[in-house]
Amino acid sequence: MSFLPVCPKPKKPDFVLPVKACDAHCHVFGPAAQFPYAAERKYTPVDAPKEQLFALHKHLGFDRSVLVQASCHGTDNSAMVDMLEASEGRYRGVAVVGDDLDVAEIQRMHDAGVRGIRFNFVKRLVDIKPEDYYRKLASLIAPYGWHIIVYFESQGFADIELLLMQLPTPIVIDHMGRPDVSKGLDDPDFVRICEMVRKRPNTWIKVGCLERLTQQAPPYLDVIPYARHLVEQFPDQVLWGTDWPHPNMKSHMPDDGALVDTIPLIALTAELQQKLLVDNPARLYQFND
Ligand code: 0GY
Repeated sequence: MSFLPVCPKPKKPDFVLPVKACDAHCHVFGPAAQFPYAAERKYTPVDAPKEQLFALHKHLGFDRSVLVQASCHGTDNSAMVDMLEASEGRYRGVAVVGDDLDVAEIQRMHDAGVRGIRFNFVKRLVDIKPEDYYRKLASLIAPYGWHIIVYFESQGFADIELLLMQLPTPIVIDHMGRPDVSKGLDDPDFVRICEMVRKRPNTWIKVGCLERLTQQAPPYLDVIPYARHLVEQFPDQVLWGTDWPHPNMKSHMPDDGALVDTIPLIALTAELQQKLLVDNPARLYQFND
């Protein structure tokens, strides 16, 4: 499958990010010659190496970031860890691991800046494992204060809700739980996801990725109400990220500067923006300075 290239010259955002703002969801891909893609991958991305991502963050005004291991690199977290080590403590990582994970590997990744693992339940991206697989991994990482990112589509939420309720770690829901934005804020699947964020202790939700959920053109006015609703209902549990380099985007490739400009439409006050971009990620990802 061919990929759209990333936006070559993103605009300088009009919205000025607060000091220590964190891009809490993006990926580093390859370069393949140094960090080959996984044999079991479902897609092959265009290389998106660390130098390009560091330059983008500088241009946009992000001081901190969280690299989420994507499915195309499987359980080989080397490209992600390599970028963490080059970030001088400004970046954190979320790994994808197999059930052969051992204590030495957890400690090695922790020292590099990894603070969580990702469970991907999106069938077009990965082969889903039996529930015990996820429970075992959760109990392995729980003692380290790590969290678990869960990626699913809202229609599949009911199938994994009980598992998520029972995991012994903080959880972070990717991309607002991927609501179907044609259905409105009272769509039962979205309401059920919101209920879990409300009831389950230590549950967080990412409110970015409008470009992937929209059925419209920028600035994605059909998705803004979902993100704004979550920010207003759960101001201390929300996170925001670019999702650069936007793997599997087929409709269009967003301008990351324009994505940053959607933030004040989602978080309407300086106080909400500070929580979303600085205070919440500092707490979850353990940025100490
Ligand atoms: C994202 C979303 C996607 C890809 C992955 O792990 C991945 O490959 O998460 C997607 O295709 O929806 O977070 O970048």
